[in-house]
Amino acid sequence: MNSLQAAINEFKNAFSQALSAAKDSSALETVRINFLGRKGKITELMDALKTLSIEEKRTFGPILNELKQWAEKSFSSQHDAVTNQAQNAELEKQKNFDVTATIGSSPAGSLHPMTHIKERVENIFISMGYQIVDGPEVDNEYFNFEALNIPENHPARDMWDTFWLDVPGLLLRTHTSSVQARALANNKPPFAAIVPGRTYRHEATDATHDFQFMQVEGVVIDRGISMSNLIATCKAFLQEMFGGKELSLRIRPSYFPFTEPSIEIDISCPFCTDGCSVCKYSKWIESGGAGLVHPRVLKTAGIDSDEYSGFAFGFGLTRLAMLMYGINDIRLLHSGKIEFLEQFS
Ligand code: FA5
Repeated sequence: MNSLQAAINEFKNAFSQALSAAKDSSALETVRINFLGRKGKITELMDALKTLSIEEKRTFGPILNELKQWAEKSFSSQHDAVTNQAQNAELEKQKNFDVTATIGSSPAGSLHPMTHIKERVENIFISMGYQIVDGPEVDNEYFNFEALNIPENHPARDMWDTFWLDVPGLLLRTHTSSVQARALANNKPPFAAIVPGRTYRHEATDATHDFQFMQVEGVVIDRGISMSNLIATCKAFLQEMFGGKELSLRIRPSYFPFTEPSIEIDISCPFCTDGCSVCKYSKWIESGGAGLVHPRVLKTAGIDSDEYSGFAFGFGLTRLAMLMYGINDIRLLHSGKIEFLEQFS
């Protein structure tokens, strides 16, 4: 009997100490399990009651019931106190929370201006029924020159300053016409294709010349293709590039070994009527070369030049991008300067 009384006293002390030390919900839960849980200390005391005589049960029954009620009440008030404290701390934190504060925007990437231009060109030609063709930037002498009627030692090779690779016969393509030659060899007429892509020239650079730039090649092969088809197509393309503006074309005779006749196409300056710095006060802007595909080029590709004819053109896309965006130095386009590229986001 005395030992049960001692156990009750010990429970009171231990429980009070553990409860006042419990300052958060997880510590409180540990106290609840240890003292008030199904396998806790209070259950042990209740079980001890069963071993007592009836007389003793009469004495200790109410004492233990009271003890249990006291413990549960104390636990509940400590639980309320701890919960309130946590809520107050949270409210205190939120007092300083500024709902009007804004987060500085994180820098977002954007497409390169040449990617914008390339997509625009592709969309225009897709709407005209052309297929988009790709080809290797490291190409061989055959497709870059020979298949285009420029045999070895022909002086016309000097028109394109070439980056030759250490591997004999391999080079960085000097124009997208190398892919025109591939398209001619790989397609059965009639067909219409464009090749937007990078080209390379072993040239000194200045504000309008780079050693690497983009061109778009176009080639159409069918029966009865003439210069008027070529000129109408180029006019439709260039006008669409400059936002549907009515432009005039100026055709100048030229020379390319793979076209006959060959022409250079100038467009009336889309930015002025009387001359400006963009057109260097000439009112005309050079856009690219073109012509009817030379019968020898068709024959080399296995196309019957008596039955089929075709036109081809090659525009300097990087130069067109400079005009459209008002870029005054071509070298900025692959400078990787963030402040330059940010303008195009
Ligand atoms: C050619 O490359 C021919 N392959 C074009 C062609 C295709 C003619 C099909 C006939 C039929 P050219 O070397 O002129 O031609 O270059 C075409 C355009 O590329 C030029 O008008 C110019 O806009 C651009 N270009 C040439 N060299 C450079 C350079 N170093 N930097 C930037 N753009 C250039």
